[in-house]
Amino acid sequence: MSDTQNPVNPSTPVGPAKGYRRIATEEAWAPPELFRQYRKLLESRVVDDPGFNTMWSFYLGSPSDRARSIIEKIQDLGEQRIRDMDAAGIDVQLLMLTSPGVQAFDAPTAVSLARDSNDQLAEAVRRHPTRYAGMAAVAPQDPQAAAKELERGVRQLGFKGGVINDHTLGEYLDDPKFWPIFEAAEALDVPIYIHPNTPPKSMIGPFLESGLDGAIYGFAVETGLHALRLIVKGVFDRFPKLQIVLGHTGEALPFWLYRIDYMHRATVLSKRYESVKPLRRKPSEYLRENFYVTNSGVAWEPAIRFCQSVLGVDRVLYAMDYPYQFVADEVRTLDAMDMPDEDKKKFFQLNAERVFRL
Ligand code: 1DF
Ligand code: MN
Repeated sequence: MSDTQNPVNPSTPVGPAKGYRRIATEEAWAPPELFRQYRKLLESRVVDDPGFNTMWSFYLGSPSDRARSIIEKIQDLGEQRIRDMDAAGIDVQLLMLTSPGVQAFDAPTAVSLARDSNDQLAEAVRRHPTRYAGMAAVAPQDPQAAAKELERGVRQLGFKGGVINDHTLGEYLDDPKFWPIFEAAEALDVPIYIHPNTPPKSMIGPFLESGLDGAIYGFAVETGLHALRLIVKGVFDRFPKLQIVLGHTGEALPFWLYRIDYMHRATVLSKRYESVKPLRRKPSEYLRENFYVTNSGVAWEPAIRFCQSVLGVDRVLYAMDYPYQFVADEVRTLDAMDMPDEDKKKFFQLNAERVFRL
């Protein structure tokens, strides 16, 4: 018996959906060169990032079926991926460089790897224009170059936005030095997908010792924190049109909104922190108007419907999280959600077409 979780059984493929196309919006890929560079980092031990080390020494070093199958699938941008999409009933994958992308490297390495990866992804999208779409990888280590690469990706390569894998060597995008990236996204009118990463060294300790640093929980805590930092630091007062996409049912932020609003107001009024300034609006208003969320990895009707009820049915999108979570039965489960047909069509298809201009 294989230890690969819930592999798709090709003998029971998921057929086409009734009345909508299924567009999966947080799907990972990686070129062999990225993994060569990850291996170099692991061997040289120059990165002081326990999250990176534990994640990638597992995926690149473990003989387990899960690691080997993911490493094989994630590098394919051709027939194998399309066969898997067909077996699971996925019409389109929106592809992004896997986490942490180029964000583990020094700036020159990161800038050049982002370019090369984007060129390769664009080539794959050209070969399969009805099945693939892409997001531009950027290197926040060099914010000006990242802004330029986002522009090149969108204008010349046809990408639908940018992906940033959470913190960059422990730094968060609310730091104004990164704002050229937001300026470019706003000017190009494209979203930035903030995809999770493991918590940085400064916060990973208690997660790591309990095995909770990765996709099970640490990703969500860390990425939810990142998104909330953008809100409370006033990024959306500076960039009111900026649109951020979060995975994993909004990294749980929708669930927290009432308390965040209440406590944010109390904190501002009490002047408890020098760094906490009044905002033009309530935190919940930014989450409702500057964010989209996908259900990547959360094939669970209560959580999806809760997001729809908090953010509106126009702001919740389908994602699978291939190849990390590749389960045909999840697609069947989501098809069967108790939800008006037009809302289901928004979830699987129309919202993605609008947000990513597919
Ligand atoms: C995992 C999950 C790894 C996701 C990922 O990137 C990732 C995992 C390294 O299960 O280890 O993107 N995910 O988004 O849930
Ligand atoms: Mn993912």
